[in-house]
Amino acid sequence: MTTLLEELKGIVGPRGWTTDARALEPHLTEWRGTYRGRTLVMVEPTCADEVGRIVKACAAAGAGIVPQGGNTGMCGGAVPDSSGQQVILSLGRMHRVRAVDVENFSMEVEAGCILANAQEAAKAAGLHLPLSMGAEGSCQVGGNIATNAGGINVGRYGTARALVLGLEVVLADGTVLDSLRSLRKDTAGYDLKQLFIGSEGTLGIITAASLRLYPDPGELTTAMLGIDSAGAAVEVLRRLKVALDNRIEAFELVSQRVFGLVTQHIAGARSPFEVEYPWYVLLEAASGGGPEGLEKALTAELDAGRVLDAVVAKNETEAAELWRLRHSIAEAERQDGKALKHDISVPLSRMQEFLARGDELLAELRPDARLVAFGHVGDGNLHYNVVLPRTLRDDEWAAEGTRISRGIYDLVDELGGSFSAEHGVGQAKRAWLREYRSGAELGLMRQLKKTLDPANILNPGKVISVSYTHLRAHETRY
Ligand code: FAD
Ligand code: 2HG
Ligand code: ZN
Repeated sequence: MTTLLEELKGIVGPRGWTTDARALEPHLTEWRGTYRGRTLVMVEPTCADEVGRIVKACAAAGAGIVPQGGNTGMCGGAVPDSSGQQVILSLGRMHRVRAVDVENFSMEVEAGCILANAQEAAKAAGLHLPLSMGAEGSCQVGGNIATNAGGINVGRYGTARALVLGLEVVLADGTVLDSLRSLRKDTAGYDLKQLFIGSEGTLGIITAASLRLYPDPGELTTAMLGIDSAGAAVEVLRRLKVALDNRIEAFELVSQRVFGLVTQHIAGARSPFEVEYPWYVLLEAASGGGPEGLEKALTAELDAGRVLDAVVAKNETEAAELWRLRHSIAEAERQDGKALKHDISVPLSRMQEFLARGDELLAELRPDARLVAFGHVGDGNLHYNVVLPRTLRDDEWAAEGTRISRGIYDLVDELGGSFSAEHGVGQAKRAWLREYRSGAELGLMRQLKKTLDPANILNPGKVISVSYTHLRAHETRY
């Protein structure tokens, strides 16, 4: 009888699989080193048909499949479990930009296309793919869609979901679902693609996408502001949006402590200011006729004392240097030590309250903890990370982490927010999903999972726990 391994090798051919320990190493560990697993084999198909055959073979053998894009995710979703029986399905060889439709403002790409390459292809056609984040040089469009990624331009263009016009997805029985339409209006039945966006590989494997593009925003002005409080940033954003007729492309908040981490750990990173400010905003505005609009609006904010200092980039090189400071935060934080990650969102109108009450809460829960707060304040999403003293043992760290996270998430919940704004749930936040989603929501999620993945082979153990009573004991993977 052919084993699963032999069958998979036959489907993808000699260049499409590996069991080599060295080649597998970067695929077995989450990039921060928090999660690590083992695998039977990593397969790298080249088309949806091969993905379908792989899924069929795994379904017949009862083997779990872990779809993997750039493995830049924050919640351990792309890493297999420790059984050594799960199959990693890497989308890396399905990386083509199939077409850019200039008249339709859309493009069709394969799931393994690196986000930066998709952006470049849109730009080369005179258009703009606005999804953008620090990991864009390695994350893939399929991974972005599977996590419903956010990034720096959400305030103006929405999350990955808002950019998806159509999808090609391989289902749990190996069927290739072709919903690759590129329409802005389509009310023919249920909008099936929405099920797979943000499902983190647990409902289907995305193999291609049709994406919404925008006109090139033209010249962008980048500025960094020194401000006194995060609350002031929310007010400045509100005023700039009005003054600039909503032409704010990005509005990122960074605390001095975070800035300090970047200048300490990232080679060549320097502050553009001579003095330190408690908080900074990095903003990008579409000029729409010239940079004067932004400069005038910033002068008004400086005069009113809401902005303490401002540096406007004079050219693209200076703008890139400012963005490098922002995009290096995750790496600087990793180098600094293990942080307790909180990727939260609250309605913008509650942001000031969250920050004020969050400070008080942290001082009460753990006065010796360090807050590493930054993020996409323009869309109500903060990375409210907490660094605990290095002296804690691992078990103490875990217990304290749970206690502090619960306090923060309770506050977020009270303010109508979410404990997972843009990174998803993966394996890191499954327990929190159970606590902060209602019984009705969880019930429907479980029903969907069972319907779309009746044998529990699609990224088992991620996002939501489902009991599969019909499976025999040795097949139950939760
Ligand atoms: P992976 O990490 O490989 O996978 C993520 C999840 O999606 C896993 O559950 C995996 O199984 C599933 N998956 C991957 N591909 C597919 C597919 N084709 N079909 C079905 N399921 C699939 N995230 C943000 O939202 N905003 C940010 O600003 C941001 N900044 C970041 C900055 C840095 C420096 C880093 C390292 C990460 C950042 N992230 C950010 C997190 C991460 O980049 C995103 O979550 C990204 O969307 C993940 O893409 P990926 O290709 O690396 O997916
Ligand atoms: C970012 O905005 C990413 O830089 C990473 O979403 C956030 O490291 C983090 O906590
Ligand atoms: Zn982020």
